[in-house]
Amino acid sequence: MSQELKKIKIINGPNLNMLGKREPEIYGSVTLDQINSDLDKKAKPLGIDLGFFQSNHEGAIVDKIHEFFNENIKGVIINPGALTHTSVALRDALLLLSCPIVEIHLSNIYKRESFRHKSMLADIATGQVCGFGHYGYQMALNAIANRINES
Ligand code: CA2
Repeated sequence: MSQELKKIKIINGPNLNMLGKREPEIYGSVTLDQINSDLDKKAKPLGIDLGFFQSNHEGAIVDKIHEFFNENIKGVIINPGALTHTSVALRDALLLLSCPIVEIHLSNIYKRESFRHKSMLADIATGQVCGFGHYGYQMALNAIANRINES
């Protein structure tokens, strides 16, 4: 009997389309396309269907999350970029979802400037991964896959 693939969405916020192209000393030299393609390879054997979305616009990300509301989404992995520290709109949109949400950051936001220490999502996310560079996305995928299998 074939099992339905579980849908997980990967969202990246402002400026993360520039990964690997600028500031490699902070954010590494791997591009977002490479990160996404590595995730896709890992997801297939786990029975997971990944969807990818990146935008530099807060409203576009909120609209995308509203689309998830009508789909049978099993999990969301989100690096909100700088919106992490400012966006009540993003927080409210994610609160509409009932699936696990993993907040991920390439850098350790708690080792950086104090304005990055506050996350608008930390207390509504299932968990947070930060400081492990691009590998953090794989960690987040593992964590969410385990959570889905346990439920
Ligand atoms: O560490 C992370 O993943 C961040 O979410 C990255 C955001 C930053 O505002 C957060 O505090 C932490 C910034 C993303 C900027 O991405 C760039 C990538 C390459 C070159 C320049 C910026």
